[in-house]
Amino acid sequence: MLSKEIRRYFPILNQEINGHPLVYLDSGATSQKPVQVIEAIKKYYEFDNSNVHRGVHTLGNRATEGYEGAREKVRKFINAKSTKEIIFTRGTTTAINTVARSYGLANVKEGDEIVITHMEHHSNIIPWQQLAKETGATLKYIDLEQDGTLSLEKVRATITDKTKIVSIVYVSNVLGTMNQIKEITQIAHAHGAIMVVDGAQAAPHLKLDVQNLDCDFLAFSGHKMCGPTGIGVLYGKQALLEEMEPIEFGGEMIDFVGLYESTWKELPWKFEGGTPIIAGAIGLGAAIDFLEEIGLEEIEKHEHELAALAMDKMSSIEGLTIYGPKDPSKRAGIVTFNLDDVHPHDVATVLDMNGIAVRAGHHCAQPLMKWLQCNSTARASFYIYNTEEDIDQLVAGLRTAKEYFSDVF
Ligand code: 7TS
Repeated sequence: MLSKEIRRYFPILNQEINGHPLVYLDSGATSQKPVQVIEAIKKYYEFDNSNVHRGVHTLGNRATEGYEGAREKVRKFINAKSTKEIIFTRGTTTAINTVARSYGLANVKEGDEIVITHMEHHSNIIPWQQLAKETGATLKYIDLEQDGTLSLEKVRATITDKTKIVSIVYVSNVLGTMNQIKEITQIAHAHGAIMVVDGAQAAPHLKLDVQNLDCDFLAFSGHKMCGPTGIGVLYGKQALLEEMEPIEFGGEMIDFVGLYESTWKELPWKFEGGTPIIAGAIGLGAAIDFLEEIGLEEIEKHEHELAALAMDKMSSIEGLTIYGPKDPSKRAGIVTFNLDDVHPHDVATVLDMNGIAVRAGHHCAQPLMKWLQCNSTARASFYIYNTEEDIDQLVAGLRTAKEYFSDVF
């Protein structure tokens, strides 16, 4: 299995938690970082640290090369046409907000529609709620199927000629559902709407190709794909980005500054006001090198295998409900569940006592919790370093939790 060779690059995994070897099943929240990424950031600060785009001196040139080199790596990673289409942001949240504040405020007006789904992360709900409130547009939700998937019929029934923006998650952080982004993009375009993709849970796990998807914007975060926190990406089609106004103004993003008027730099820098996230971008570049060396197809296959195995083994536990598609080929390596009436925080606490890290709560998806008719769930999310043994540990931990609470109640 892929993970056996890979684990040695992740020093953090080599420790005990509460007397048990760490089993890290919370990569959906943030992934662990391989030594290659840690070393790239360390090397930058030890040898190359300087500000970018100012450079006459050598360190400044090295920092600029590192930062702009990372942009080219991102471009290639998602198959964008040009580095002008790659904007570094703080993460997915900032990237989606940039689209809502810049494209949205300029192009959406009263009576227009913005279409999202019930399976969105708060970061892909609230920017659109705010935009709808400010413009008088209507926010519409595409209903989910019983198994937590989206049907193209319902997508077609919801998007109309009034729709200006469709914004949908590629892979749900709760259900693990993988959505048919290419088909949904075609439907959006047929009605003259733009397509925004929340790729936070997709970029770490599957091969992205923005030209093939034909989406207009794609947002993702470095920290879920072996990179550091504080760096993310907004991809946008060049023609759209050219028309859009920056949302942050100040240093770095300007061309000429007068007393009362200023002009902006060309793409992508007009959207990167202030000293950029240099070490973060370099770390993300190293993460991309690392993932590409393994191969995104391999990674996706590994996660499907783990998800299938986990669902199979977990379903042998009586009283355990798994949410989302039953068919493992329709989901990424995310398994969200509840155990009888035990509160998910209690389940997660017992698992932690056994060295197993899972997330419990609403997973920043309160509307989806409402749709699932529960307040919260527990979630195991897998990545390249997880093994079959990790799943066995999880299942054993869940049995312990079940016994523990059946004694208590
Ligand atoms: N969209 C999705 C689908 C996500 O899973 C997340 C983070 C975000 C957006 C926001 O990303 P950020 O990097 O800007 O914070 N999801 C999770 C999670 O599932 N548990 O913790 C964070």
